[in-house]
Amino acid sequence: MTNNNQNTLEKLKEEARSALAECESLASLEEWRINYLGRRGAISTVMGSLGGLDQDSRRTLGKASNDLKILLQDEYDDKVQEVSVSQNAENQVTGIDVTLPGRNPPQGSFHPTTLIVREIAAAFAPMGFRVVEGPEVELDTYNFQKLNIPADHPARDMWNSLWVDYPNDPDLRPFLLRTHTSPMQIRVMEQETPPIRVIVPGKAFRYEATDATHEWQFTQIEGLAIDKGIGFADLKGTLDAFAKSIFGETRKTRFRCDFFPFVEPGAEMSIDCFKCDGEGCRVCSHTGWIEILGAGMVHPEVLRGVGYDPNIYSGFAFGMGAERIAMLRQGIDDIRHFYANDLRFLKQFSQQ
Ligand code: FA5
Repeated sequence: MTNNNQNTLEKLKEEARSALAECESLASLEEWRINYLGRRGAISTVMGSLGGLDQDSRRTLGKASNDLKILLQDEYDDKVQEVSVSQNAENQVTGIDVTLPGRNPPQGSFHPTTLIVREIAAAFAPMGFRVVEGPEVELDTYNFQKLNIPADHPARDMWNSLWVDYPNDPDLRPFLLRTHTSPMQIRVMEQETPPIRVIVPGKAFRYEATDATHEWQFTQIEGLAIDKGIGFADLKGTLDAFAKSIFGETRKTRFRCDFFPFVEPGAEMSIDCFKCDGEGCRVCSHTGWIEILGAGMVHPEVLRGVGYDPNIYSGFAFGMGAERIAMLRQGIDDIRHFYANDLRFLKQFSQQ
């Protein structure tokens, strides 16, 4: 073996080892392997050049090249092991386990109130009712006065109000969080001319203690139909069709007198209990009937107030609590679940 050849191998060994020391990732190690140990790498090149040497030199240099290849292969294997271990440790610190299957990003779904509001709106749509929305902060005029509930009228006691206060002027208190969606009856009639058929879903607010069936913020769905020649039979037919669509084709409805200052006559509608078919059970408090909504023929005073002639136009209005309908439909026993932000509850109704 010539000195020259020996020097070449020594240089190659040094160069390969210092390059290996600099490798810090599996990718750079693979690159190193190709450069030095690969089929066209540096060691193979030296071995390929042995052909021109005499037999002795060929044998000596061949053995030296082979020894170097084995040495570098060993050092390479050790380094791969070392880099893998440190990369795994790094991944564990950052919480990444590349062997686990990917996690699905959490997907939102509709709130049970949204679902029931959509379902109710869809039940009225084939009867020509479109959806409109209105302000949640309302004027006293719309929430009460134009609905035939003047200031100091005892009927105001039916709706415990949350007033928006003006600390600098305690007399100026025209705003409140609307106690029902009925003010939208007035706003729609003021803006439109009959025929009118609207559904108004939205939030309502009442200053009252919460319990299993009462929230201080809940959702109402108002309905209003105004035209020439609308009578109580239209009210009954429309609401009966709605009840059958939401609670089942075999449902019976019952109308009984009720008082709301903005309708005359006024009524409450009940359905026969879908749980016991009217036999009497816990759901219907053993009466066989479940009260669903308040309704009535729009009061002539209210029609006059918005400039409609009650001798020409008539109509009906109704209002229901969306959460209470959802509770009946889904067997939910406490309205407070709706807004407690508990995903265990909300996920039960998820529907994309
Ligand atoms: C009204 O609010 C009338 N505006 C309904 C109406 C409209 C009558 C048009 C006639 C014509 P009432 O206060 O009964 O009525 O409320 C209607 C529905 O809202 C109730 O049947 C109930 O389902 C729901 N509701 C009332 N208060 C609460 C509450 N605190 N928490 C949850 N739901 C409630």
